[in-house]
Amino acid sequence: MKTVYILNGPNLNLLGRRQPEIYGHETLDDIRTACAALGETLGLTVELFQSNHEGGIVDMIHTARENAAGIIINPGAYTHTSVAILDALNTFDGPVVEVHISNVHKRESFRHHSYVSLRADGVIAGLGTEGYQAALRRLGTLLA
Ligand code: DHK
Repeated sequence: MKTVYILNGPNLNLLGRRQPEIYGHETLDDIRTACAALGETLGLTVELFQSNHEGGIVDMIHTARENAAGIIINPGAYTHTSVAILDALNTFDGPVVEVHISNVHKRESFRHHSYVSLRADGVIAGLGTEGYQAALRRLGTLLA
């Protein structure tokens, strides 16, 4: 079975408790459970990680180079600031799908730009936590 990494950036450990009017009530564990179940139907093993640190996310992308066929990434606020995460993703050969729970384009203008989009094969925003499952379905297609 191919492995997909789901990488999450800062503050997403608080999902479900953090601004639920924007990010919803589901937790990262709920996403892990839903994506693991969907992954089984797609023939994909899913591993979900979260870090509040830019370098931690870079390290996880480096690990993905050896261990993952595809990456789903929600870099949180680093989406809008991190050349280091973009550079790390550019070292990864497989497909990358960028996910934002909220519709970043409907929010403050500083959320409209994404460094990660310069690398991502697909971008999902505003589908709530269902966006992770949509991203996984897309990777299922791309990795078939
Ligand atoms: C999550 C965050 O933490 C924000 O910094 C981004 C993103 C949006 C989301 O919608 O999942 O701007």
